[in-house]
Amino acid sequence: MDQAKIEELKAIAHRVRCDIIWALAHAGSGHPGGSLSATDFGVALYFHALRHDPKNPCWEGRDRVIFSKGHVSPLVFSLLAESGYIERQELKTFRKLGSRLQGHPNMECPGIEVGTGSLGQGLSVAVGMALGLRMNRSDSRVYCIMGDGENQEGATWEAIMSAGHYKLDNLCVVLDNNGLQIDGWVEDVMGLAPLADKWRAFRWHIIEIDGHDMAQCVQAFEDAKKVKGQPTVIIAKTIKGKGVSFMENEAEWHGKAPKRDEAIRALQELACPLEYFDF
Ligand SMILES: Cc1ncc(C[n+]2csc(CCOP(=O)(O)OP(=O)(O)O)c2C)c(N)n1
Repeated sequence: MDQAKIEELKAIAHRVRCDIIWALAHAGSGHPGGSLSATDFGVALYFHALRHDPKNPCWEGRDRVIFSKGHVSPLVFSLLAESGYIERQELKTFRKLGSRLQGHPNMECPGIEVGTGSLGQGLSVAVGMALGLRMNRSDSRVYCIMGDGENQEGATWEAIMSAGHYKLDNLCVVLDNNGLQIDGWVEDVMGLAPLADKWRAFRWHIIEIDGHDMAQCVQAFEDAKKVKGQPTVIIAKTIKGKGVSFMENEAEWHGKAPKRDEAIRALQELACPLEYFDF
């Protein structure tokens, strides 16, 4: 892929990070840490890999995306706004009473395939969708975005096992390997190492990348499309809170919105345009 396209994707990721902080500042609650860690590969997915039509969200030939880590709705809605599913101004209604943009994604919002938020369930739904699409001889793909903490859920491993068994090569998981969960390091709470070996043992194709390197993110999606007879997991090494210095690698920023002065600091650090400071 040419460098100009990579630079364009990086610029989109920058806008999406600004939108995440902006939406959180208006809402006064929400999850910044895991939204910012998943931003770069999220942008590579929506603006390079994904086959979709934001003006026709239910187009039958679309690829499906399931954010199993549904708490990162600030990222999901920012991606949907940047793609054109919803108006960007609607992000100001995030988590407000009556808004389509709730703390976890729900199907009232165009572009959301399934409501998520209860961790460890998204992959089971993704496996069912991938099986169904294959039975219908569709060439659509299913993408499932998971947090590494979700690998501590038993149902996740049943889904991993069945996807390997059924050779679902139309299924691609992106694992946001930021190493942190709600109250500390994943390795301290319930260790997962060796993570790649575990997925490999369940018959998955493994791709390991730096999840903040846009060229690697794009290439990983391209490589995953070529894999035959196996599902693919892209293990993306990331930093929770990436882009905002005081949020990076801090578990306390998992599910806490910045106060007004903190939001201003974050937006300044991100060099967001002045229009973002209207809260
Ligand atoms: C079944 C279930 N248990 C607990 C929670 C509360 N919860 C929300 S996010 C989170 C931690 C998730 O960690 P991880 O999957 O690593 O997400 P990330 O760090 O990428 O945001 C927890 C425990 C939940 N949403 N669902």
